[in-house]
Amino acid sequence: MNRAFTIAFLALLLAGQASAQPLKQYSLVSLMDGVADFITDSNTTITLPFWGFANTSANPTIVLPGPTIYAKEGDSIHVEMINPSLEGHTIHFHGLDVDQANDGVPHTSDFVLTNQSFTYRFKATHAGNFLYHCHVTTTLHLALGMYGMVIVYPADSSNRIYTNGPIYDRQHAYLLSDLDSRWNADYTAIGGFTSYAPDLFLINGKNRSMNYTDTNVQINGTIGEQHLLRFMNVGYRVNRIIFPSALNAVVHTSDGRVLNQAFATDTLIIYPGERYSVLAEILDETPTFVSADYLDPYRLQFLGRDYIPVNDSSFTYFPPSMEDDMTDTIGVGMSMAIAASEVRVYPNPADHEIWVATQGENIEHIQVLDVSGRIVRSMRCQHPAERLEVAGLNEGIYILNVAMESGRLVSSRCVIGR
Ligand SMILES: [Cu+2]
Repeated sequence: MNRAFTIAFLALLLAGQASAQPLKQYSLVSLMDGVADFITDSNTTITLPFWGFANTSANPTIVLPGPTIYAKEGDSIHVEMINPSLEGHTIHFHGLDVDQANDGVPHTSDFVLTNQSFTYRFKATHAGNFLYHCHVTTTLHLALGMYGMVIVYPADSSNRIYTNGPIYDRQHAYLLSDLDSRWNADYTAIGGFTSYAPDLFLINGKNRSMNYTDTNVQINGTIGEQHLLRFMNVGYRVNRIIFPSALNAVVHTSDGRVLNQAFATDTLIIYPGERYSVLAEILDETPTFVSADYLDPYRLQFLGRDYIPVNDSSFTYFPPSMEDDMTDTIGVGMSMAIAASEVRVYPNPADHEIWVATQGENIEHIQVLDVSGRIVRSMRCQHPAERLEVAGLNEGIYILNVAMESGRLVSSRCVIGR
């Protein structure tokens, strides 16, 4: 074989391989000089510095969140990270099956130091929702804005949540995060991570009216339309999503994997790092909204709320009522101290059964969720007091969501175990 022929033959072979295993290539720049506007509780605009990522270009523009990375199941993904900034950074791909060298955890997979670059290589093995973030002094670099989404579609490019899964008409991705304005204003002045007290609650890096007219955020559709809502929590607080009765919300995937059994719910609890795909069918075109709450991770105390408008292009922010503050957070042991006027849950701790009783109003629905937000018991009711069988559940802390006939939702915690 002559030399030219050998080279041509090898080139053909390589081309064949490339088409067999499609490659998605991205190039990101890590930067520490971002500036963005946010809306405060007093309804004024505040401009804050942030750190993050930009698409590589002659004049890279840092964005919050970082550019979304898209791929199809089976694709190889190469993400080059160029770091012209003053500190070392990495990219950790949260939920994706990467090997050690591409894991982006600095002490096990190395830093990308100033003026260096590195190309992360991995395969998208499952359709679903994933995250990426810098993993250097994570509580600082991530909190200041170094994160983004990875969305993997089925291999056949269909409008399905996953291969052979349910079909959607439209899709929306919601990256939920939180930000402590004092940290972003001056990161050199902050104390330890225990001082982190977020006061800005973000959807796709923005809050309140900055989002309400964004057609990527708004859910607009006609009766019967199926909207895929991808919820991802990259913040340090717990999210509680409350769906209006105009949407029939069914959860299909969790953390990039298909659930054994999809379930319908009006409330979804999302802990940091978790991602869910929810298929929401529009049942009613009357303007309404989805509530996105931000809760303290230790006591699930209510911290703040933002909204996703549903068929409402003129939606305006309104502050949550005291009621929203009060009905969610009941610590272990002091169980119904706050919500005692509404429902009682006893015994608590419980071992084989729990009773839920109101002061007379009929209960419509009770759900028991484990700490990861998964529904482990669900029952329809029609009395002011209902008994729930909990034998067989592992010992631990559970959240009870009690929907009243009036439509009000009351939540409580309950300990199962002796
Ligand atoms: Cu970093």
